[in-house]
Amino acid sequence: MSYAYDTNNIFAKILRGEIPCNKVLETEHSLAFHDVRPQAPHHILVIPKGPYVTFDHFALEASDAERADYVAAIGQVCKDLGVQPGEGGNGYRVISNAGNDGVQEVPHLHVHIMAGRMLGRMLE
Ligand code: DGP
Repeated sequence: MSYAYDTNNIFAKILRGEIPCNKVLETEHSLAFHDVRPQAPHHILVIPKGPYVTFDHFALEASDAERADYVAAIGQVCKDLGVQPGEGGNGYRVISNAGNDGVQEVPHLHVHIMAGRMLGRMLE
């Protein structure tokens, strides 16, 4: 299986500095910024800097250093938001949409971190 990465996607343009973003964290291999259409009081997108389309693409083909950096960046954003439930925060949701059925709009891996309101039950 090969993954076709579209270098013209909007997050690639953000990474190249061609369009702006409201950055909250940057690490060696990852970037986090505010979603332009927030669905919650806190709505942050975290992306790897490498050309990965989906979570599975990243999980299977990224280097150990990229994977470690990305997971740590997601955790750091949650910590910076103060939403960790074990640390006095009220919790959060992390989701990643992939492909047609996942209704993925931007074909560069991103996780959404949403917090700051009751997000509701997704699975019954
Ligand atoms: P999805 O691919 O369906 O998981 O969602 C993509 C998200 O990206 C959506 O919540 C809106 C956000 N988004 C789209 N274009 C931009 C942009 O140019 N800048 C920022 N910060 N977010 C964007």
